[in-house]
Amino acid sequence: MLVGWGGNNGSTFTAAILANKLHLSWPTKKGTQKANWYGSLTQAATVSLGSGVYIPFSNLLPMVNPDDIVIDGWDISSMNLADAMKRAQVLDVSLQQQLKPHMQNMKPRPSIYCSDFIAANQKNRVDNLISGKKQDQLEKIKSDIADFKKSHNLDQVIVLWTANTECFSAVIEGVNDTAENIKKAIFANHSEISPSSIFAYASISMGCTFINGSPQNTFVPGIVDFAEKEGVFITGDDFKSGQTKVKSVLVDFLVGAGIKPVSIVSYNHLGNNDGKNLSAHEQFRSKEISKSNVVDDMINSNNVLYTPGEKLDHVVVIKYVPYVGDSKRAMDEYTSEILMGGLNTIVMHNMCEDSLLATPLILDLVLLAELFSRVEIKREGASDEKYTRLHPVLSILSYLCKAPLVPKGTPVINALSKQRACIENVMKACIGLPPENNMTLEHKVP
Ligand code: NAI
Ligand code: DG6
Repeated sequence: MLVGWGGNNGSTFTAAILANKLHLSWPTKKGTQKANWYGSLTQAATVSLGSGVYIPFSNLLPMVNPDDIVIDGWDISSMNLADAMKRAQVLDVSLQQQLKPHMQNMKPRPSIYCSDFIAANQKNRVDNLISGKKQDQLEKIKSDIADFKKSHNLDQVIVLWTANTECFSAVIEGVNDTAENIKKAIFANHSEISPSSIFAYASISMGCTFINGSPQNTFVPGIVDFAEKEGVFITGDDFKSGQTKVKSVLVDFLVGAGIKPVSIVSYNHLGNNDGKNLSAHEQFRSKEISKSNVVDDMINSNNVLYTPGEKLDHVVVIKYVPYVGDSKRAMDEYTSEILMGGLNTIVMHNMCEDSLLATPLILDLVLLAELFSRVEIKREGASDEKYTRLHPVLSILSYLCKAPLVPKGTPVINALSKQRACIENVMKACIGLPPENNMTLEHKVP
């Protein structure tokens, strides 16, 4: 179930699921294009089994087939999914025409709107709301989940926030700091409880994994406490789709090569509704925080280049340019110190549809969250009864998130290759395969 179903990501994800399931193809200027899952780790990447043998990621362990996913969701805009896909201006028109009959009867369920949390410029979308106080809204979301699960006879429901970026909630002692207090605060209709935290609370109450694809602090301490107490999985924050993904590769490479990045300037402009919402200061601030903290672990890993606590100049700029729509332009400048006081400046320009990068990540988050909810681990030597599920804060999905949420007191890993190796190696361990060590000693002896 997607929160923000009628947005660019929500409508593009729905279209991609259907287009792949129906094996659609459509004419383009360059010839016939077939539906695919490019950009998805689970559907379009492979895993090495050694000796030059590679298999699709999805074949490593039994995983849900994307064709079996049923989608529902909520939006503060009542627009049906076919019109929402048109509004998004992401997919080719001839694909939209084929999908229209399949999507025009899909209508988002009414949602929770609170003008304090998203930009004022979103107001003209709002026509599909749950009435009442926060407690009533919570109960309605819970009954929506139960209704969806029952009406489709589903094994499991996963709730994913891909609605507008909210501003951060203040974390207040006695309000949202513990599971008990946040429950009381919802019942007291407290103004600091955000719509996304209400969705997370509802989802956890129903035993459903909750994924946060946006940067705000939905997972205030009270929500994390609640998830831990209930043993329900939560993961986030903020899809790591483009500019930040490259950053978590490039800085890892530079620092790993003994080169010292000293300044990173990341500029981007886009013209979709996400860009419009982010043009407001408070919502931009949530995104700025999420995009800025992604190099810390790499800097901290090298005490030859950096003194403890040393920071580099890191600036993030986002501008709203309506004409470019979903086609985001990202420009990055990385300046690094090299041998004998020399400077190395790398400049990058990237252009692509933002939602076409985010959609495969949504799929991977859902499929891998479901997979890892079935994985149990025991310590070496422990008795067979000692198998335990993974920690409710599912940090194993950090690869897909800009600002990974991790269990308290555990390290945050941002470097992309380490994050990918973590997923791959845990999956391999489930079938008794060792992690890949890349020594290939068999090729290095006569
Ligand atoms: P969008 O603005 O097209 O879609 C958001 C949808 O959420 C809209 O339809 C809006 O009406 C709805 N909405 C707002 N508040 C709601 C609420 N309380 N309940 C239900 N629906 C609500 O934005 P887009 O491009 O789909 O992005 C969605 C989110 O994903 C944004 O927060 C964005 O920052 C985040 N994101 C997007 C990435 C990308 O590459 N596209 C990458 C990383 C994060
Ligand atoms: C502009 O920064 C809009 C944002 O929503 C980003 O496009 C999105 O968070 C993706 O960011 P990145 O850094 O992973 O490309």
